[in-house]
Amino acid sequence: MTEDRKERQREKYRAADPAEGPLTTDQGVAVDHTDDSLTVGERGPTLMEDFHFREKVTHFDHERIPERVVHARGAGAYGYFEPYESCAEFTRAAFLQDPSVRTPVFVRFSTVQGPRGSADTVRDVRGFATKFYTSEGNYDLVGNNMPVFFIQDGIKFPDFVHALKPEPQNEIPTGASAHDTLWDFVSLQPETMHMMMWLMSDRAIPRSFRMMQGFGVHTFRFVDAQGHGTFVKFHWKPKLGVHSLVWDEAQECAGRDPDFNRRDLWQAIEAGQYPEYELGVQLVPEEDEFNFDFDLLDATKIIPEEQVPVRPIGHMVLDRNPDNFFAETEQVAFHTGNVVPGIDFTNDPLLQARNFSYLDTQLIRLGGPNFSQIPVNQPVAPARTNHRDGYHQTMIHKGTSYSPNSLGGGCPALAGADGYAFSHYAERVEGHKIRKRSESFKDFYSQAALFWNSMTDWEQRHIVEAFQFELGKVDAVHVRERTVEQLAHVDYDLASQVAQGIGVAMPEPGANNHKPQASPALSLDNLHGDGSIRTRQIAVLVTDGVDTGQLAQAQEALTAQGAVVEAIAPHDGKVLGADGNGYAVDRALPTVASVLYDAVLLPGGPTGTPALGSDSAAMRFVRDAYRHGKPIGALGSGVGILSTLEPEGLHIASGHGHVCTDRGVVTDTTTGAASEDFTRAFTEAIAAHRHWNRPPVRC
Ligand code: HDD
Repeated sequence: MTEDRKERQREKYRAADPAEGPLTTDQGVAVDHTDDSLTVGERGPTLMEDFHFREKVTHFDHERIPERVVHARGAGAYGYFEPYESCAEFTRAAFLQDPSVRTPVFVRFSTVQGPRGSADTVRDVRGFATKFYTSEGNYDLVGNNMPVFFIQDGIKFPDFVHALKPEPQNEIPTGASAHDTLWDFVSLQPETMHMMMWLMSDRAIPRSFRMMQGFGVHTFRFVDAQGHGTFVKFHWKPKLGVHSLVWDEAQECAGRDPDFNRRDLWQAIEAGQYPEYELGVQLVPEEDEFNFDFDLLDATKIIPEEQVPVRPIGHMVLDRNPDNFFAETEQVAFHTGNVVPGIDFTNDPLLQARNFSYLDTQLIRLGGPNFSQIPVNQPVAPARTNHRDGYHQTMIHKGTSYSPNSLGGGCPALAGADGYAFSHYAERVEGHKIRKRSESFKDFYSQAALFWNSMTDWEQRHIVEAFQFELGKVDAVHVRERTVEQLAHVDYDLASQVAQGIGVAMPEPGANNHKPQASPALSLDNLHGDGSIRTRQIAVLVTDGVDTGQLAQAQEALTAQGAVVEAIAPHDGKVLGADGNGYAVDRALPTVASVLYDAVLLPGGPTGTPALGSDSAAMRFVRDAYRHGKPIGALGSGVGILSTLEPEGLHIASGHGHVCTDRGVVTDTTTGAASEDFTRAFTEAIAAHRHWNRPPVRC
């Protein structure tokens, strides 16, 4: 079935076409004047009877709703999900049975700490929430781009969020975790250590929502048609690979383009470059529940992929932008409690708390109990309830609203035993009512160490620098010290490097009994996806005198591989090519920066292009790209421009008349058309995303 039932449903809710009639009031009365209030004479007071004025201003006054208490800033898209094959072996969920059935989805990506208007590229967790509009009702997989969480029990969520959010006295900092209260909490709450390792890694500054993983985090439960359960962890893997920004670049992006990730998602979908993710599952038979050296119910732990492989079960494509941000992306209401037959909960205390919190939060945020009638939230499966009335009731229900009834013919009837209804997994539980964390949750450091051991040198370097940055912003020295003590339990070398950077003494080496294990699946170096350069943004720096033939040919070769190429010149309009023809410029240098691109190309030209070498903005562009490890290509006289940065430390492999590559810098001094060898080498450099082992440049 390929018809998109959600799309058909949305169609019914689209507002009247403004092109088909005049401006009206909310009551449909035509309006012929909306610029002046109704007054007594030209200079007199406004009249109460000006219903158009009152309605217009009143509606405006009420336009805002409370933003989400966390994950306030986000961007969303519609799409579809298709399973690869039937998953009947372990779940009866209808949307996971038939590869020919497409289930519509809406996905919202988000940051956590900052308000609605904060920047995209801050160091933070990213939300990755998916609403599947299945034939059996809505299923929400409300995950993050990191597979673990800060705390183990949801009763601590308000404490954690109060510590993470801006400080209460001055509401500083916005969209950042580098402040005293967060680290105070972290240093006193060692269960956060594993997640803090992820947060200090480059996973916290994704290049794109299209290039990050998603995780359901908790251990959930699949239930098959016979009622048999299997533990399951969900993974989204982006087809484009997992790629991140560099911290310095992320900070500059926050100023240059605070909408960097949101714009990237929007533009890719508009350009038909649809983001795609594979859904994978780690399955654990119930009888293996206690075969791990951690507790499956503890959301601060992963199941290493080397221990339980991720099995791909389907893919998701995001192919439509919303029509209206507020109506759809802002009003979408996710809830971990939205499950369908075949998917159930476990006793993970974090998940149990979430199952309360999400419904509760929508009541205040969306103003009443009828938010599931908002188009983006409506299931495509028909909803027949006995719920009535309440704010913003938009349905006209007929008949009785209680059960059992005879006056309404007994309708709606209860679902029969045909297997369609949700029936809770009949897990046997017994015990005393207690407030006590399970002993099996109390190893806080082994997996933090596993993460650290799994990182490459450059990833470890970035983690150390992130800790130094964050703790360097903490005023309370005892909080810095206590955090270093915590880090010493993870890895002594990590702790010493951080201590040295933030000027605190190292604690005595403590007993550290972690097995020296690593999980290669955790390193970004092993997550390059399909290795293509699709959708990478490549800046080609040009000026008058450029070899337009060479430029057009390089542009064509890169575009053919799905890259997005933009010609950037000191001014907008056109540059005059060496052949006397004009070449259209996409952006003027003053409006862009290297941080907004993935790679830079400097084409050559017999006369004018070297003029770029004396353009400080152009040279800053190239220098920044180099500093941030980005691929740089240069052809003909473009190589000469690059070489002006050699005294600052930029490295170019020497060689004339052939292609040379040095840590992502690809050069060819040959004039004329770019060779296939050049295109291949430059493409490989772009596919590798970043080149970390460059020496620092002096600037
Ligand atoms: Fe949460 C929003 C993800 C723990 C309470 N959470 C929210 C969103 C995501 C997550 C992606 C944004 C959804 C959207 O785009 O609208 N949250 C997580 C993950 C968690 C987690 C992966 C741990 C595994 N959350 C968590 C706990 C609680 C909450 C423990 C409370 C006890 N989360 C909320 C909330 C939010 C929310 C207050 C704010 C807005 C909303 O729900 O709709 O209820």
